[in-house]
Amino acid sequence: MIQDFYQIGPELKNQFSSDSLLQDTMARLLPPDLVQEIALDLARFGERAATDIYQHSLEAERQEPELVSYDPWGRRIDQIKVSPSWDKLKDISAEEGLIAIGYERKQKEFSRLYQFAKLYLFHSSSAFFSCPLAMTDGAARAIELYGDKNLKERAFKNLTSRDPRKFWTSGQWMTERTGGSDVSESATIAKKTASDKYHLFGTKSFTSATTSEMAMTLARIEGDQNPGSRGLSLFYLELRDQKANLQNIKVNRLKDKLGTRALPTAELDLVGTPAVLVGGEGGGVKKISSLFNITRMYNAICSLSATRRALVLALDYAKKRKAFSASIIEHALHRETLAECITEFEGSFVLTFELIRLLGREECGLATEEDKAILRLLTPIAKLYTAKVAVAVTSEVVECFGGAGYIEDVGIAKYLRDAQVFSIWEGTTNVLSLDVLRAIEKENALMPFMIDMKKRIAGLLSISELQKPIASIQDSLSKLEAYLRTAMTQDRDYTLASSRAFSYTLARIYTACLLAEKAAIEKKPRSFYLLNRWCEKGLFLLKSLEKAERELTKQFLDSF
Ligand code: UCC
Repeated sequence: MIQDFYQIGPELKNQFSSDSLLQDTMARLLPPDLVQEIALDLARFGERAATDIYQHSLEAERQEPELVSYDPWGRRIDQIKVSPSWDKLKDISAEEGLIAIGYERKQKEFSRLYQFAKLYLFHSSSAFFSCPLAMTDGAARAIELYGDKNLKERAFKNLTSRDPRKFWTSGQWMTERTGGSDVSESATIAKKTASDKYHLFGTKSFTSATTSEMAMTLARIEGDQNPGSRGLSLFYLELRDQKANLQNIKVNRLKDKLGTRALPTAELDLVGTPAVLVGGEGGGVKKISSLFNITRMYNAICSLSATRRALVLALDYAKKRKAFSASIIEHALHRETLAECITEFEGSFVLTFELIRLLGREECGLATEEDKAILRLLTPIAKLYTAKVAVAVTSEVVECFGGAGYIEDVGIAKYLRDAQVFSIWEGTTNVLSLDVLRAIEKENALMPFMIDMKKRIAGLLSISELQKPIASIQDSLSKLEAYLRTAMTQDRDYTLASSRAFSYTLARIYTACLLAEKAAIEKKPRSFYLLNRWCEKGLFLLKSLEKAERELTKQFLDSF
């Protein structure tokens, strides 16, 4: 009989109806009439994410993009061929309003929650079409804030269109050969012609979704004497002319990446590409941050989507797979492993949806100055935390499938390969940890953040089930305040070296406060359990990195 055994593979269900966390979150954060209004759409879309959209993503992954440099007669054409399914995913994105919902603002300050719920359903069935969407959304926001009438009439309308024939996606070209983190070294030059137009010259070494119609990029206006990133300006360009020929852009090659393989990522030369200056000269990094703060939020929501997809498959498998005389879900150690992953996932989920709630309020003019500061600080925190959770959980899930997880055609390994990008693009964990410091130092974001945490847990001690976790949160807050006092007496490197653990600590304590608040409202044993698990894993992760300690670290590295 044993020879006849074939394992049954995991199956996808309706991605909304089978997701009680998403349903509960919508019910918790949106008014009831609105929940009723959008629930049907989310359930319909959740079904598509498990059926036709999912099939398109598999097809797009089967037929990877290809660069055709020359036509049969030797003319340089630099065409990037993509699967018809990749194009179909673009049409679906327009029809489903995946960008439009956020800008039509029909649901007012709740529009972003609705839109991001759809993006969350979409990402794991999109072969990373979510990436061009992220940049499209970010570009729409940058144009909304800094664009002139022409850009608003042309680009913005196309980026936010629901009509597939009009819908545009956008690239975000920041990375040059000198690197993706320190953009101050950008060497692209913008030459101004007599008619006040610009032409760009330089090399952009990582341009994702290069099949997009437009891109936002940075360049130094010829003659600008401001050093580093202060001399960079923000530009808008359209990739192709009316005949669909690239406008003085040479595609050198497509990148051979570890994951995200359906997504065309190119290295290109700009050889006089016409471009429009956005928002005036200089301050390009500040202006483009309105774009990458949005893509960082996409990164968080897509990390969550990928984490959940991997976990659902692992749970499904654990119920079907038998080993040592029982389904593996019956084994206490396996249950413990999965529960740890789910705890990390659900905490990150609550953190990220709070971020999106704040974004919606800010864009509708309802955010207080304190809300804005918290939004600014939570953006890098949620991005860095969720990305690491996605990498850790997808790795664990590959292991949950044993040898099968390591085999490509089972379809699990790709989740790990794909997840690895979340902690790299849009700012690595360390770059984002430094951005947490930037938000605190430049936007005074820490004080409102601390006050907000205390407000959220105030009065919760009276609920008996919350006494232990609230005590743990209060203890961590006191340690955090002590750390901040010490940091003020230390040199700059003390703060810098601690910034990753500091960011993690903020993520863990803030999330604990959100989970406590949620548990107090829901009063469900499961919510108390989740909060306890989250707190027991530890909230305060900082250690002393005084000068002597850092000197030992240096010697340790030098002796390796
Ligand atoms: O492009 C890429 C691939 C695209 C793929 C998209 C995927 C989307 C995925 C979605 C899921 C599927 S990857 C390229 C990614 N590169 C980055 O994200 C850049 C990473 N590096 C940084 O973030 C650095 O920290 C820099 C570039 C921001 C450092 O620049 P500077 O100029 O050296 O830093 P400064 O001087 O501190 O900042 C300049 C100004 C300051 O404002 P002012 O001028 O008023 O003093 C800062 O406060 O910019 C402001 N600023 C910000 N403002 C800097 N960062 C921010 C921010 N995050 N928010 C608001």
